[in-house]
Amino acid sequence: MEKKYDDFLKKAEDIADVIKDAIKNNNGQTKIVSHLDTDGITAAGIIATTLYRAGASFQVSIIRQLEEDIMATLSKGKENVNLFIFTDLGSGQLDIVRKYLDTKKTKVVILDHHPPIGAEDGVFQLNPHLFEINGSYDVSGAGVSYFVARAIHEENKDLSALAVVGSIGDRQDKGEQGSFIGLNKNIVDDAVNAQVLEVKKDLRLFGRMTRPVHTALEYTTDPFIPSITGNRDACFKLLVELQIPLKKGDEWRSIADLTTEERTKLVSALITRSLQHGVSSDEAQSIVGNVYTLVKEKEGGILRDAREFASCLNACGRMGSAGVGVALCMGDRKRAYKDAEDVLSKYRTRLSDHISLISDNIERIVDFENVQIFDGKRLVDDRIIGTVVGLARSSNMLSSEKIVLGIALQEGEGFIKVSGRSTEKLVSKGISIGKALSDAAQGIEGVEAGGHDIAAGARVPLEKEQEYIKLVRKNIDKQFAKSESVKNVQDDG
Ligand SMILES: [Mn+2]
Repeated sequence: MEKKYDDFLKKAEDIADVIKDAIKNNNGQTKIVSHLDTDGITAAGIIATTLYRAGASFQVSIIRQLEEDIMATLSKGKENVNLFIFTDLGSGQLDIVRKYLDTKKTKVVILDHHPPIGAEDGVFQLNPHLFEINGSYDVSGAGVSYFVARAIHEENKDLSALAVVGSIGDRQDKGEQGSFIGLNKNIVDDAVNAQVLEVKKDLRLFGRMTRPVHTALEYTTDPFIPSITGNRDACFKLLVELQIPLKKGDEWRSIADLTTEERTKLVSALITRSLQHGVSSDEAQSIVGNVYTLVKEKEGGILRDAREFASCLNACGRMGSAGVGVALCMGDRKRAYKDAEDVLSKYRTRLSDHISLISDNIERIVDFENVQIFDGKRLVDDRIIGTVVGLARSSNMLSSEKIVLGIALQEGEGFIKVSGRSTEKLVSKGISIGKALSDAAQGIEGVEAGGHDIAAGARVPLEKEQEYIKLVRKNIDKQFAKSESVKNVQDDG
């Protein structure tokens, strides 16, 4: 293993010791603070399970962003907390953390994969960026947390499956054919060895185990299948043409129910279709690739396929039921499981309502050269604006050649949420929506922004909206211009 990975794992052990000491001293509670998305919820679940197994008392808070007012609330009652563990966030907010917590009185651990900003004085931080390890593809917040959990006790190796779910939630399965690279690969190996995960090649369609084949086709956005994704009629038609029966008796068949022959027919039809629509052959082929099965989970259930598990947790977060998600990650398969099924069905209804909202309000889409903006204020909830614009793009309502920004009012008013979505293709050209949003935030007071190349978000005071968006557009235009000039140089060379 490369030296940078060894160094990273060594630091994971050091931090595990800090946590073990804090548990042993037993002079207070541990507070886990994590991010509201799938990766954050699994990270919290991994650390919570680890502490539970170690007999420690703890509390979990799941938050949208580590803003100053939230940090102020979290730090209330800190006298009774001897250890704070931040997962999947914190590295970008080191100054805020240190402002509210006295690291001489309370131990502070940060397990994150977002780029660190500020000094970490007194804070115990594990972050791939500090080891020149890529935080977008090599390891997720859940992965970072997993390595610490594993260093605390061997028994936690079974939590590797959750870390895989977290990484999928953050779209890190970007190696060849949906495989993982770097530290993520190490986690998958652990999970396979611990017999909690099975990896095989199959159709990478959404809802492989639980949805009727035609809905799986319709809902698959990664990879995007032109004329199929988001188009229910076309999905039916394709299956009829291929003579693949939709039902067995009264039951809809899922992808998992297809015979080998049916699968082969479907794969080649989908690849042909993509190629005809100008999709590159690599991308077209990516319809087949690694699928990850959590073998201990109920067959046909919502948690057996890692990608479905991930989207279930995502729904929990977006629907204000993060606690249900954490309980799922901690192994509750009774009440939390039932609650999660309810959350999922409500979430689907809500999304499809919102998608129709966009098509009913086309005038709210503003087009620029490299950016398309959907103004969803008082129309779309800020917690799902990113997903909604992402899906709207998959349904061809928004452009896939441009950066898409969705805007929503944030709860409590006074702020807007800006959600930026890019595409694989734009990222490969060197366009980073995360950078565009954070750079613009530097210039304007009261704006907080963060995220990745492919998806990112910002929280902006209402009165700064115009100024901020203008700056973001300028940044994106600059990035496009730069990528064009690089391309020209390469063409010339
Ligand atoms: Mn993350």
